Amino acid sequence: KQTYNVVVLPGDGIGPEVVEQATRVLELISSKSDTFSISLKSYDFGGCAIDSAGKPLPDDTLAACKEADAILMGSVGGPKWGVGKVRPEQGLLALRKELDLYANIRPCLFPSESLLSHSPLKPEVAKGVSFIVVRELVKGLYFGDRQEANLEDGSDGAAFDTMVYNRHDVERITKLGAYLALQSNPPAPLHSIDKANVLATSRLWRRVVQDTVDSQFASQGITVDHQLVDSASMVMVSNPRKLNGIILTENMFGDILSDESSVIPGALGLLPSASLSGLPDGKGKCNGLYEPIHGSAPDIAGKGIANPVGTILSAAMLLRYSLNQGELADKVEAAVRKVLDAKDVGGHELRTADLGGKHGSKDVGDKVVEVLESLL
Ligand code: NAD
Ligand code: IPM
Ligand code: K
Ligand code: MN
Repeated sequence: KQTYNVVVLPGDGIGPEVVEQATRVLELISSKSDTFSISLKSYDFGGCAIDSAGKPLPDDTLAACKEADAILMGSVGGPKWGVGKVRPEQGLLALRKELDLYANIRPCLFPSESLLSHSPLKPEVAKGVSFIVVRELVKGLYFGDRQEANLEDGSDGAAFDTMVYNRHDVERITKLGAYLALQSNPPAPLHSIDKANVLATSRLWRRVVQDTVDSQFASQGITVDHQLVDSASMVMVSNPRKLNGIILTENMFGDILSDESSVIPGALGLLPSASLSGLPDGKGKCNGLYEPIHGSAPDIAGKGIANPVGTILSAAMLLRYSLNQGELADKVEAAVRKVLDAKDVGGHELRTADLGGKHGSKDVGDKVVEVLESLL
């Protein structure tokens, strides 16, 4: 029987609360499988690692992540660690860089049609939205040369961040986007989003995306259009179906657009992500880190009311992309959909407060586990 080693990084704030519900799902799958088992081991990461080890990404955590078959993460950061010199978020950026997790996949689709009435968008606007944000994750403004301002020495306090992309960076993320586009039949369209009317990096981005599609994917029926990020962000909430398919974009734009996309299904806590170091085609080693797109939510941490769905759906992505268990991933997603549609004995929806429900993280986790068990 094969054993998959999954490193678990609960992190800070609501991180541990949502991760606990997702690990229950993986434990159930492990206990029911005849062919493999999943071994889960937790490590300190983020603010809690600053407290215990003095740095957000301790050496043993990094070593375990490098060895692992996959990583399941919650979220890092919080007011306790502020924006000082050593910050939890630096650990996350370092981990992404160390493992070269260049492709951040953030699907935005309705996990359940019953959520339509909860979306702040009109149902006829939100209905049928289905796109995947593919965000470049190890370059751009996050990783270029930077200078902090010195506001104490009487100078003008200049600060800068720099955005650098090269051909290779854009080519590999385009290939990954095309790989995902080819998972549907006919292939999903690519929408490349940039700011080519201002930025040199965006003009490079636009050319390399187009060249890569023309030379390697047009013959397989893949099309690409190019949009400016300001107007695309408006389209995302006014006519989001226009973006159905694969949204290909650089690091910072992808960060912002993916949080914006959570408005469509109606809650940030619903959306999962995968960060990969290569194509998840089962050929060759591909590192994968799976986490909900949201942060540590300090405003609700410790109350047991965080929505665990984004993290449970991240565990489904882990099964699909790192453990090559697509059918089990489908079952987890089906279980989540059923739970979002379900009502409790009193006739209330079985949802957390962000979706207008009265239930806690554990109630939702309990129900997902129960429904999944019946599907296995
Ligand atoms: P956030 O995503 O933590 O929270 C934004 C809002 O969404 C809050 O009102 C929060 O209560 C709500 N929310 C988020 N997840 C939820 C869930 N699962 N259930 C219910 N409500 C949920 O963003 P923020 O407040 O801007 O950031 C807080 C901290 O998290 C910061 O330190 C930030 O750097 C960090 N952060 C970490 C990650 C990550 O670990 N990948 C991602 C984003 C933010
Ligand atoms: C995310 C977060 C991170 C990012 C922060 C915490 C560094 O917002 O995962 O979306 O900007 O990538
Ligand atoms: K997260
Ligand atoms: Mn973000």
